[in-house]
Amino acid sequence: MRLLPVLMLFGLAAHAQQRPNIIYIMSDDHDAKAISAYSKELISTPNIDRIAREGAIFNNAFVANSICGPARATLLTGQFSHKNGMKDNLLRFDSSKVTMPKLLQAGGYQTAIVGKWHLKSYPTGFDFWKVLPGQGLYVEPRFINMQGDTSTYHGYATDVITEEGLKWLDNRDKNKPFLLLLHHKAPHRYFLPPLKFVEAYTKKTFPEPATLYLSMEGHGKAWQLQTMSILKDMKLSSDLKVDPAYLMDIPSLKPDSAEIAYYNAIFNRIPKEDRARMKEIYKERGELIQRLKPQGNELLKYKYQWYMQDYLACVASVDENVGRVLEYLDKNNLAKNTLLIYTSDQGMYLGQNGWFDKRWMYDVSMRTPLMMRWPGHIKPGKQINQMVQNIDYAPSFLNAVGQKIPDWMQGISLVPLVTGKQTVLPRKNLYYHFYEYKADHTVLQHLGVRGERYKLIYFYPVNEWELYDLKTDSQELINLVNVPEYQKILKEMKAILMKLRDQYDDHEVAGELH
Ligand code: SGN
Ligand code: CA
Repeated sequence: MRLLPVLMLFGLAAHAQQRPNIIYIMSDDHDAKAISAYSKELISTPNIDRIAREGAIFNNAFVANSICGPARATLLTGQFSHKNGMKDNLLRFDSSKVTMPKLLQAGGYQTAIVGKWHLKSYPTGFDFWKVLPGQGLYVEPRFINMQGDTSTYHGYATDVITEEGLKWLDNRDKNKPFLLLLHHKAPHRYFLPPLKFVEAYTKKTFPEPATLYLSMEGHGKAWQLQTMSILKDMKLSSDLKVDPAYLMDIPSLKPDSAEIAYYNAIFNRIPKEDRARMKEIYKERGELIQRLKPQGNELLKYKYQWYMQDYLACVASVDENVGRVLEYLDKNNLAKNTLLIYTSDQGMYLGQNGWFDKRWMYDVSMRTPLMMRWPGHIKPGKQINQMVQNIDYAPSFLNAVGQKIPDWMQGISLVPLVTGKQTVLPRKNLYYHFYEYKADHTVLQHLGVRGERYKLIYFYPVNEWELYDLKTDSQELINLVNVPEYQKILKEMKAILMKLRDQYDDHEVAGELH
């Protein structure tokens, strides 16, 4: 009589032990082009690559709304923005909602999140959390603790987030499986790397994208309105660390007082010894500007290089910290039973069309890097070309640990795909909807559908349509919407778009779309 409950308990404990742990590492604005497992053009990221080599790499992973808060709410809920309510960064996530971490917690998981949160309300569904206020700071970062108080940590954000995550792993209840979300701030704007990578990356020169100097002429209203040009909108001092002192006597480049204050605030957080050396290195940029007074495309040429140097140096630090997590898993015998994911909250323009930032449904920003390692379940080196979307993560995690996927989640589990039980997903087209207007970078609201071959985008505030053939025009520069031969495809894509909109229950742009 008495043995039975003991045996049951033992059985349950053994089962609990076997259920996989999940570590989900997500950086902010890390484009796939800046990961060597995807492209060798810009940077070598040996640690991130190791996840792909020992697991699966997704070559066609996309988001549903290419911006931070909404991507995070989608991770938590497995829903599109119109369902989870987080349509843009200005809103607040409703923390009373049922989420994937809450479901895992109810299923016996220990759950934690460390790093960028960006959903305004306090995290719920986590046994442990330590999050950056808003966008967070790169140096001497502040964290909001579970008591609601805020404390400053010594060091560089990417290192601190990793250390705090590993500390939690050390202190966790070792009898339970866990979910750890490790969310980096880097390499988000203002792209501030730690000194050791500034040293290395400011010496490098990077290839220019073919469309760096593209003219906006002949493109639609949305292109005319956007303010994401490296030349015009990226700031020399606060983004590219040019000391304002070098710009004061060049009227066209002179920073305003807000930018000077921002520049000073960034540098004043850097500990003194490092600050002097950083300023010394960045001095070269100021001296060059003073000497050459570059304008137009010549200025763009330099700004692009400096953007890449700083952005990629931030990425190098992310890669180093991914290495620390991998090493921790090896040393603590956790590698085998842990599903490890690396991704970003969305893609990022790295000079294509002369742009930075994201938001658009074009592939550059709709795409996101995604790789998963799960020894014994995912074959090393697996390449996945099926289109997947960030609505799929929550259902995948629930599925991986053997829990039921609630029917209100809108994504599909990727587990059968990564484990090789399935080769084709039961979904042929991806739905997309971007809302944040008017805001930074002034990208108009749009929705659309991405198929394997064609993409249809509708900028509804100006009633403009764009249709692209991704096979012949992967850079999405030739709008086919008025080309007679494509009218049949246009009609088909419009029908698919309306069908998906209704299926996913999005009412923002209702009725027949013409
Ligand atoms: C900040 C940035 C923008 C960026 C948004 C959203 N400006 O406002 O360039 O698009 O964040 O980014 S900054 O001058 O404050 O750096 S997101 O990744 O959080 O959605
Ligand atoms: Ca982001």
